[in-house]
Amino acid sequence: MAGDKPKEPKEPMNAPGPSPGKVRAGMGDVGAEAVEIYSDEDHARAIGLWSILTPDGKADPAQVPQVEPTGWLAMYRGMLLIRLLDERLMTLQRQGRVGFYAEARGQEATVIAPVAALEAGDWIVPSHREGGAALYRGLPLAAYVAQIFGNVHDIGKGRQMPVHPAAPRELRFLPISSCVATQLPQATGIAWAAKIKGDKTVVLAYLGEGATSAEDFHTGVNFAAVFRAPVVFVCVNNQWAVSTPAAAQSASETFAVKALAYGIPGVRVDGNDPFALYAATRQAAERARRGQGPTLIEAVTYRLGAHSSSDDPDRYRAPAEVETWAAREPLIRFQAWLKTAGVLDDAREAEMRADLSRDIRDAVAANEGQPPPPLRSLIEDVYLRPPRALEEQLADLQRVRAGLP
Ligand SMILES: Cc1ncc(C[n+]2csc(CCOP(=O)(O)OP(=O)(O)O)c2C)c(N)n1
Ligand SMILES: [Mg+2]
Repeated sequence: MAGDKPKEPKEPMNAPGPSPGKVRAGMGDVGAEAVEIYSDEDHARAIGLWSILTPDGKADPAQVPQVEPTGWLAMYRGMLLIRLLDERLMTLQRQGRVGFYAEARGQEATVIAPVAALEAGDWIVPSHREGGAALYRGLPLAAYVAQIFGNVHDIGKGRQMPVHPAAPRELRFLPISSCVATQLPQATGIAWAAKIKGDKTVVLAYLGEGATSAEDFHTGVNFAAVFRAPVVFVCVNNQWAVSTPAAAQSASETFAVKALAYGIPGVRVDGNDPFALYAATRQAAERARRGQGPTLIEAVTYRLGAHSSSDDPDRYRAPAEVETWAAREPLIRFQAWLKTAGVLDDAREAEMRADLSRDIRDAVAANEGQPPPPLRSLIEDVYLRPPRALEEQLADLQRVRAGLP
């Protein structure tokens, strides 16, 4: 993949597709002599690395997005909550109290900053590490933890593997699904429907860099591009797809550059920089809201933890690589800036940590040992009246559970 030379886009992504004067590839252009699909600037945006906040927490004030101090604090809190939850839940998994867990450690900025840049009515279509975005939107922590235990309080009725939360409909957060890339055509469908209805809704669709190799990536992005559906695709390039490194995932220069072939802007951003991510998402969302179609943002970050609690990354990657990226992680640099800017101090930070840790302890205590959802829920919510075969299978299961012959 391209080197990480910081390169800021020369101009915002405000062009409605390829610049005027360029010949667009397409049915009507077949046979055109000179086909220029994108400009050097478009290409530079897609292979550079846009960053505002340096790894040691410094930023040019002129480039910092205009956000109230309370907004920055809410974002920091959202990122810290993910970090503390991951630590606690991984411990519970190792203790055998939770069946499975998957961390977002090191990627917290990619989960929170794009969501913070949306309007409340915009949809979030997550990949599989963005549960923290639902919490940021207002999913109660107890509901999130109930899903991990798959107990009677789980909104999803224990139907999904742990860390695949759903949220109440009004939060506009699609339930997490593990099937790689399947969320992308769904995101495009939601956005296209909004466009047809004349809603000003934007859809934020997450994917991992590994998902760019799946058919649904092409289907979702191509359809959104052709129909100018209001989607912001955020490709979280955390360098690994289980044990497959990003360099073995694609022969493209970068993941963002793939956007240009679809005729949409691609922008490559430092994914551990909440400011650049916020600014890039905001620009892309505004563009989409103006009817100018989708954008593909590549957020360059690193999965500091294992793929999941079932994975041992020491078998396929060097500890030195992890250490290099740990020094660039998003929480330390954001915290450094917040303290220099006078938005946060040591006492407030300690209080925030203590509050969040207590909330996590309470949420676990309220959910551990709770009964599973009723057996009957196995056959509910699909048919108005479950067919007789399902009723019979349920009755069999109930007999077995009761130890009856
Ligand atoms: C269609 C499909 N194929 C394979 C898997 C197994 N699987 C789960 S996550 C994953 C890797 C995804 O990598 P990436 O898209 O980079 O996301 P990351 O895990 O790094 O967040 C794979 C292969 C799956 N869940 N679905
Ligand atoms: Mg990945």
